[in-house]
Amino acid sequence: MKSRIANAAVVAVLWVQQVESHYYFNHLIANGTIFPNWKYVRPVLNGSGLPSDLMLPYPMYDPTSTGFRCGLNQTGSGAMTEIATLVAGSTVGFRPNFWQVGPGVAAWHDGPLQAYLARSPEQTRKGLKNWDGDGEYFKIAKTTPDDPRAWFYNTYHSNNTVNTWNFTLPLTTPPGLYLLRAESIYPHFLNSTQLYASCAQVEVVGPGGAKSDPGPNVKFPGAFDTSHPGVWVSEEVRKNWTLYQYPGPEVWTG
Ligand SMILES: [Cu+2]
Repeated sequence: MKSRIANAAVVAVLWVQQVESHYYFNHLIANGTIFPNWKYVRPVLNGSGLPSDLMLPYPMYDPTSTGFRCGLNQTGSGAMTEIATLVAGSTVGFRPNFWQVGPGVAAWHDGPLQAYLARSPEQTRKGLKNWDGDGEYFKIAKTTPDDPRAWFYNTYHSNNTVNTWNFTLPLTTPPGLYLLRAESIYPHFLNSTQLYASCAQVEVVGPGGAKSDPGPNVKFPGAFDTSHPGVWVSEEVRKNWTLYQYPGPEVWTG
């Protein structure tokens, strides 16, 4: 009986934290189709080494940590993860596990979302699955704030629910096998900025033919640290998000 009460208390605490915050991007989206959790995204593991949706997602705070590559407690490779075929030029995206649902909320924290591609050094399906993701990443998308006062100002002041994030996969992306990395930043003062990252395994098909090679390229970890003005942000920026400076390179559009 005693342990049952203790378990109930633990569940209550977990539930409260879940509602308050934190998430991972466990669903890949292609042309509006939301795929099952962890089908194409490298999963978060529980203590038994199995993918878990019940495990509490925790934020990261240090962009120089290895976890910032593909997520805290995520697998370092993708043996148990499938590879999605994505068409260059089409709309793709991510949906997080929900920490809030309903009108007037966004399913993730207020701040920028950015997407990166990293080409697998070994261009075979096995090579991608075995790869730890330590390579060259180029940025293909970033979100902008709705309003100087908040990134999701329009959502907060409407009956809209925002729970999917969509962006265009550049048409001339060189075909091949990649990690598609989702990044979410919840900018705050000093060491309270929350960071999230998840990686999907994808094969890009399309015409290729970009005028320039994808880039600039950066590494994760390594692309930036907490000294970047877009990680620990100033009060001035928090009052006017149009002044926000994005960490990482410029977006490569093909
Ligand atoms: Cu959070």
